[in-house]
Amino acid sequence: MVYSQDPQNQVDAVVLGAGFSGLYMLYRLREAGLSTRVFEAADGVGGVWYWNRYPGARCDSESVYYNYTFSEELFKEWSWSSRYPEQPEILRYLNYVADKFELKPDITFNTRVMSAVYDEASNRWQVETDTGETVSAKYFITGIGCISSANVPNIKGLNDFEGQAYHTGHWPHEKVDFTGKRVGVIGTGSSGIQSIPVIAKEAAHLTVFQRTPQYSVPAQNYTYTKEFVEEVKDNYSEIRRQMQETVAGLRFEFGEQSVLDDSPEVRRQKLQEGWEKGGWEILFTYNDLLANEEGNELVAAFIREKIQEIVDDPETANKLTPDHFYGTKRAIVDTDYFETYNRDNVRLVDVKASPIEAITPKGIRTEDNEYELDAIVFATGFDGMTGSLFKIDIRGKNGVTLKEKWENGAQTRTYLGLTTAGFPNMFMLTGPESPSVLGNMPATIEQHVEWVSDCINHLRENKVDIFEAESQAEEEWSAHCKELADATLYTKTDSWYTGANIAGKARGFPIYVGGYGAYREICDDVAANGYKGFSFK
Ligand code: NA7
Repeated sequence: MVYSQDPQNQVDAVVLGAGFSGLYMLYRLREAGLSTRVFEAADGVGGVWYWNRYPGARCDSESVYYNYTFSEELFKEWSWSSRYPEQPEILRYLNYVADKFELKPDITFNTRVMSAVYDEASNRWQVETDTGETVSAKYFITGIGCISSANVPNIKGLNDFEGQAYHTGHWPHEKVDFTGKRVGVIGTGSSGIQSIPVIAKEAAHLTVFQRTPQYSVPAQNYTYTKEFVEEVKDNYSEIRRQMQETVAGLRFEFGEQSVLDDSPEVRRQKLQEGWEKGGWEILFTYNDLLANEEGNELVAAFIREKIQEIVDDPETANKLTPDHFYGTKRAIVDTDYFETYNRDNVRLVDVKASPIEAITPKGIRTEDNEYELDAIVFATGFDGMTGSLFKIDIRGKNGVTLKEKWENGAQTRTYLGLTTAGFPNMFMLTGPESPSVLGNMPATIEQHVEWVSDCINHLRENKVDIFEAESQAEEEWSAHCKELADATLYTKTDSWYTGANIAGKARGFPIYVGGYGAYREICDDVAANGYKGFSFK
């Protein structure tokens, strides 16, 4: 490799991604006086909110918490329209933030970073892009999201289809018109469940190809009143505090009781209230839902009953009824999902019973049938947690790649989910083994960005050149994460959390399940104790 000698291409920090993480990271680094380049593959800011433009795309954290809180002024300037706004509004918010803080000039759009190589002799990261640019940086920071590497399953005949094919995570910018069309949706995760009701209203006919049925609870979305929005703004300090301290970076904690503590009548009443409030209320009603098999089954049975009540056709209702532990696949909130199967133009195909054999020029062929389609929507998710990191050739000391070190995901090893030994001066925002997707992302992102920028300030003040996680600290952290996860029901279910959605991917659970508030305290404690577990040179 020819290292960059061009002073313009010598910066203090390179940041990957211009979503929630990258934007705030840039803001903080600039405030601290570091020269920073941000690279973004898209032609605009937004990250997942730039790419996921499929019909019905919404956040599933309530909007007044689904935003930055670092700037009181920003928090008070922006008003959300509803509890769960649609993607265009969230993207508008992120553009507003980028414009308000004049971040865009430091972002290089339409540019994908292909490799980042640590050079021991110079103690710098050499970052190469797909446009042929090489930039040298002291700090290398990834803000590439946990679920941004789209998974298109390798189905026979994928390129033979004569109609239109879309992936929810790479949706076109212009409106896709399904009017009069026969549409097939493969996948019933959050993206499928959000888009299916909207597509069904427009298309002539919709066929849903479902591999695993899902629990989903009504979002019970509503438009915010002006009074509510004002009240939220008046409570800025309290909301920021709550978001920093709670288990998921939202306003609520888990309930104080075990599922088993309540009588059947009281439990039913609480779950019914949760159902009516919508969103994640049910998930947070008890303190052991995700660890207690018997308790989980009681809650799961309540939701199964609801599915049976809502869906008119008993055979379809049975196919839609899940049997895994509730909440161990990402808990989904929907608008009219199960109701959609009562429409005359919607049918459900169980592809576990009759697997997809091939995509044909005319549609989809399963083991026992062929379905003619004009359009196919792949709502087939992402190679989560490690997928986006492994797409980049990231090499640390001795030329070892991140993929090699983590044994292609079989042995993810990090310290705090922020750093990994052998990769000095590199930070991963919402990296594997941090709370990330189990928390409210903007909150988990703010915490990481603030920790990283404080750390970099500390290194600069103390004239530290090389900052690296110690192997011992890393081993202990990874073992701790695994131990916590193994004590829950999460690891007993196939999901994108465990990597089971990707054929051939090593199974693990690279997420810290000890709670976001507790995690923040651990990170703060590490910093307050002279960044214990890190080596300095
Ligand atoms: P998810 O939640 O990973 O859902 C993907 C869906 O696609 C899920 O139902 C999968 O079934 C299904 N799938 C994946 N591959 C196939 C194949 N080969 N054949 C049939 N069906 C398949 O992704 P989403 O985009 O919906 O949501 C991701 C996250 O974004 C979400 O959790 C929120 O955090 C936001 P499976 O369950 O694996 O059997």
